[in-house]
Amino acid sequence: MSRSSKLLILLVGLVALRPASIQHPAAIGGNKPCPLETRAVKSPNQPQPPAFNQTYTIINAFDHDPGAFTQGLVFHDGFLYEGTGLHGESGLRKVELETGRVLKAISLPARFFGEGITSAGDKIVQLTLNSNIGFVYDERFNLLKTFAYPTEGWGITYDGKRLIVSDGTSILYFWDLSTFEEIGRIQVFDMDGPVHRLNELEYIRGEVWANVWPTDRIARIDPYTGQVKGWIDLTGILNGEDFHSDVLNGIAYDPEEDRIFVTGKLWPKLFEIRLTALKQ
Ligand SMILES: [Ca+2]
Repeated sequence: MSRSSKLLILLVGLVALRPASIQHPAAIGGNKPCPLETRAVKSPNQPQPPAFNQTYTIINAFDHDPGAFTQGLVFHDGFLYEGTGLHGESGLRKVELETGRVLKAISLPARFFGEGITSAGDKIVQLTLNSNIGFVYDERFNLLKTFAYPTEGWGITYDGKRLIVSDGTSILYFWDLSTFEEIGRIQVFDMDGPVHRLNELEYIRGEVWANVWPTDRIARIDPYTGQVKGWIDLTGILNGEDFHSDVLNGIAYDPEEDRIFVTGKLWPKLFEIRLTALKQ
């Protein structure tokens, strides 16, 4: 064999042994393509800049039904829409922001434990905890359809194109709005690694905000990478006076007036907040 033939064989062998193309480490969607992998990305294994920390100032405090086990919250066309949980007490309601008055409500059958809700165009989507069934309503709460999904259902929001869903893990799932099929996923992480128990979600100014159950903290997540860019600490916002209340669990955003609302399960109040830097 000539020297050039040996060289050719060696080159062919090296090409055959080359590693598979490197996949987006935060996109762990198996065979599912992540639609966001064209952007420069970071992964949990790379050095991360520290997330910034923020706290809050209360701009307004509104009444909130202390009997509402809030599982999903969204602001749409001037009104709050709220999904509630617990078996036999789950439902969907339209709420007047300024008074907390429930303007319209429907109940779910007792076998369903209601979870996150979001508005998407003129529709409202509601998840259930472990029934693997979601509901789609029009704005008058007429049930348009149901759909199936394979994971638990915790939080859901909408970025204008896709539904974004949490299931209590560190994964955010991207769903097609018309088919409810998964079209991508990312793992959420900060400097300490994956951030688990992502719960109620809201898409705000290009970020996904997520309550981390059962804490008073909200993660501000880059939806392209899964990286937590900042943490919001809402400790003490309910003033610790209502012993019947449960954890923080509700984020809504009014894009028209750039207002942020938060509440929690069985909280007597719903707050409009502004973020401020956390004093160290
Ligand atoms: Ca929300």
